[in-house]
Amino acid sequence: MTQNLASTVPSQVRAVSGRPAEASTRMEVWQGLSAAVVDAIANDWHATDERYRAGRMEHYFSAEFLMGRALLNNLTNLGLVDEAQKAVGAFGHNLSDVLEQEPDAALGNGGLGRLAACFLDSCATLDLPVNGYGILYRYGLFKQLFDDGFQTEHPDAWMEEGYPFVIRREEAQRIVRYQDLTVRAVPHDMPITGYGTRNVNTLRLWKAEPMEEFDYEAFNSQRFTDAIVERERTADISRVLYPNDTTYEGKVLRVRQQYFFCSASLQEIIDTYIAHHGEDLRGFSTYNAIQLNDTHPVLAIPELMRLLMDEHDLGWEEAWAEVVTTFAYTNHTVLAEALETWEVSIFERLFPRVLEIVYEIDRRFRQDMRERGLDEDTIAYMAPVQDGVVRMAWIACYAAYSINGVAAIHTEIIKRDTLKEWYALWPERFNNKTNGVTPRRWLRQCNPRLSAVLDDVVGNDSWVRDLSVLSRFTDGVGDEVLDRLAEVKRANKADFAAWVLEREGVEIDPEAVFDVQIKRLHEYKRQLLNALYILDLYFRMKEDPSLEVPKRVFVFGAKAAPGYVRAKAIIKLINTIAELVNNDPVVSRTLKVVFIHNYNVSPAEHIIPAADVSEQISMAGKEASGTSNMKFMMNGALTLGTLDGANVEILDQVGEDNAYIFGATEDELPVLRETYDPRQAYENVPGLKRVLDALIDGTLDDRGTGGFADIRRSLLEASYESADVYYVLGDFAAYREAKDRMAADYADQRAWQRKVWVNITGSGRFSSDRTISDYAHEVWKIEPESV
Ligand code: GLS
Repeated sequence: MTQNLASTVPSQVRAVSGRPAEASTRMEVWQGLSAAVVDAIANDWHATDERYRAGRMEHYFSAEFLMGRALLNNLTNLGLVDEAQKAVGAFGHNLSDVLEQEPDAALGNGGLGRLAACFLDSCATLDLPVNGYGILYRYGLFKQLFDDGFQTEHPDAWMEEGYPFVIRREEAQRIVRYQDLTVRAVPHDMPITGYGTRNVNTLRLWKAEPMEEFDYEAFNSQRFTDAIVERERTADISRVLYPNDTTYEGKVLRVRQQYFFCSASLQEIIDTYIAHHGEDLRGFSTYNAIQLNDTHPVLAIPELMRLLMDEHDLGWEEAWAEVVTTFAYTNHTVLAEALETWEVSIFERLFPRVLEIVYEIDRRFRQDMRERGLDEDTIAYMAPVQDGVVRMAWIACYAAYSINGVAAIHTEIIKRDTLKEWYALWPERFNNKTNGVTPRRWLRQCNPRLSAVLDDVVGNDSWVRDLSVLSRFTDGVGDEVLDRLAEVKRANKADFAAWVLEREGVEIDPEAVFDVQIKRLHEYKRQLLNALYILDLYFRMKEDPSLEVPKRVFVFGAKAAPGYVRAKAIIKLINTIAELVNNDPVVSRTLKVVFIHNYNVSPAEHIIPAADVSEQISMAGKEASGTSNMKFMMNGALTLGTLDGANVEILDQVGEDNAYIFGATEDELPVLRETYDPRQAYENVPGLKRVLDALIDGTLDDRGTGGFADIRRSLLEASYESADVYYVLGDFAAYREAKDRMAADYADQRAWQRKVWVNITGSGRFSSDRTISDYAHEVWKIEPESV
């Protein structure tokens, strides 16, 4: 990189604002600095793209990429943070204030979308020829506000003021045809920089645009609404990200979206193939692998069949031979609702030809299975189409050469339960790829203080590209390192306290234990268990004012799907408990509860470095992996968790003295369930009766919505659905014991910091670099290509 930000930034800022840099707003400075960064990487970006396209590539198809902010991440990767600070300082601006101008690109719901973003970072850092493909949603995940403690949802127009990290590629547009609509898919590319490399990878996001801007004739004849109908129908396709995580609605539009980005991406990949290797597409999978991030992009399977057969003259067998060597499928959840199925009628309406291909896949599948001697019931269960619905997960399992889960326990569960029929047929397709997170964003960038300690201990910054080097330093560090860890955490907590005061208006004491649960609101994740604990602790303190309780701050961050009524009631409950606790003149000296509104990537970057305790308390068997558990570990928070998802592997790394594990295990639960009676827990487990009664006796006010009574019924009444499906009351006593013990242990700071150190240095396995090199070697069969 020969450019110097000191010279490029002022001119870029002037070009954006049309006035001297000194007179420009912070937002304009953000725009100008970002443009200067794009300018700095442009040549390398182009060179990387050319290099990758000539060889074998992996294409990561995902409906979600939760990118968060880009500027600081790019500056960090490029080693330009200090230079940027000086460049904007020269005309009177402060870099951190400038960085705060950037909106979050919240093009994802939660872990699944953020995982895709971490993967892109690792691919670039490892020089791997991988591009991401998705949708340029105009509105990201909704903006969450609280109104009297109730969640309200608001549009998140993240690009409206301009966004220099997205480059429109007009010339590379493709046409996507539905039976009732034809649209242009215009690619918008985001550069993905890596750490310590010149390679710049690409995330390509497609935007739907009308074939014609508006119907000129209709406009002329003054039928103004008619003139824009088509435009709006088209815009709908890339208008919003579906705010549901693991359950779905808005079906036709959703299917339209999925087809849209799959078709456009495949057309491009085929064109690139032809440009380099000629018209004969029988070598397609020699040069291309496609990872399907969950079932959302599974339509790519029949669509690739269609393109190869109808537009490139392959026969069925030839096309199928390419398809089954191209696609790999990742399953991200065992919740049954998430195995997407679509009514045949939707396909009929949108793309009859694709439906025809799906039926042919179904016919051949059934024939294949009969020849293998499967019984008719099993065939009906596994068939791609049955009872008028298309089953996306089954199509994926049939066509993909690799099927993976996202943590060891999750992969075992899909082999044993969720996908067991497929495992019986093709065990060799199944493999585990435990998730990971990028240490660039989630350590180097969000926790500069801890990074400085690591640089000193290691002697250089090699850990940023190879986090596993830290494990060499687990033993043998002296007390001065542990003291520095304590200082770093205290400083991070003080920063966080100031941020919370400004953002949420709640005062918290950095000396307290910061106990954090941040993730989507879902019953299986059991935010309710945490809330009931806090309420119980409050009652214990009221009952016995002499009770010795360590100072605690309980932090929550969570969005609920707008239609998920009970999840929204749980948010209201936590906010109501916060009010009760924070306004109690005595208890609030010891306890505080903070619900961070509009939890997102950027808030996470403030929260995680300040956390002492990482709440990972899903009912065992339900959280496929979790990824915040890994981010917390890297930043020196100790896990309070069940043996679920990647918690199991965190425990393997650190040992049971360095984590707080509690609760029923996945293999115990079926047996426990047989005799489980939540009523009995309510009567007998200390504290439970009091907290559950507080939901209905007027202690906590849900403003007449009935939400709290519904929560209570969901836990207690066997006739009311089935009671306590997520075993909240069953695990309460164990949770209370572990959490009390953990808070008490915090007092011995030397012992605590020792555990923290074991966690930080043991986190190497949870770098997404490790995950990605496993995918690259074992699934994608690609090699690094450095520019
Ligand atoms: C999820 C799982 O719920 C998480 O446990 C997992 O960490 C994540 C990434 O693999 O995928 N599945 C899902 O539908 N949303 C998720 O966050």
